Amino acid sequence: MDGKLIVFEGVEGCGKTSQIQLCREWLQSLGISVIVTREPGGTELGLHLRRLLLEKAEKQPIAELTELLLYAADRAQHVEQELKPNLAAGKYILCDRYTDSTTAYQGYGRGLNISLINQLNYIATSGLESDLTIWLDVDVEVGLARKQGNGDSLDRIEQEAIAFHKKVQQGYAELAATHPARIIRVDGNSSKEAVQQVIQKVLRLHLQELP
Ligand code: Z5A
Repeated sequence: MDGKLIVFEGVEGCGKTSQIQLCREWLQSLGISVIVTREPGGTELGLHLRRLLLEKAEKQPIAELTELLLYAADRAQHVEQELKPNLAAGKYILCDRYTDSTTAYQGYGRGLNISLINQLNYIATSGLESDLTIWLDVDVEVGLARKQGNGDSLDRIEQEAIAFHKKVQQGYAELAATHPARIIRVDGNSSKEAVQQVIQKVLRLHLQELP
């Protein structure tokens, strides 16, 4: 069986981590070899970059272009070190965020130039696209409330104004409309179990070699 890159995307608290864990268990129960990874922070170098990107910088905020380049650097390392070798070994990779996060957050959220972001995404991935991207669509307020209800402190990006997160959400909607074969919208507002059932149906439909 060929390796597959399956990416999970969405706004804060949309349920990516929960759904990835459930998917991992399901795919393993089918006898499939699964790797779970994430961006930023899917490599040792990436863990350092993740800390720099998400820590609250009180005195010297990260410039927007610097932020964009750090996400690209994290991705370049991740693609070379984790994604390509595991795909070549026939693994199913469940990846928490990938190129669409940069378009949604740095492009739509921050307002950086989308064609520059497309070029950087291409350079960082050498053109490696996901086989399928699941966009977990939840209302911004629902996602943020889930995270706050969790008792977790909000990181640098989560603390952005609601308006920022709404622009990110709009970015995902436009990306899904532009790439309907690659990005599948799944309503993430229902229970974890109900969302997982829909994801399994989507994966069966789009990855037809699943046993
Ligand atoms: N970022 C960027 O700007 N540009 C880029 O290129 C990339 C990333 C790659 C780190 O992402 C940040 O980096 C992110 C975007 C930016 N912004 N921030 N912050 P992250 O993925 O590591 O962090 P996150 O987006 O905040 O995700 P998260 O905290 O891991 O949340 P999640 O994975 O979507 O959800 P969860 O952990 O599965 O669930 C959150 C809570 O909701 C938890 O208590 C669950 O039990 C609960 N939950 C989950 N599903 C449900 C349902 N269905 N019902 C009720 N409750 C639920």
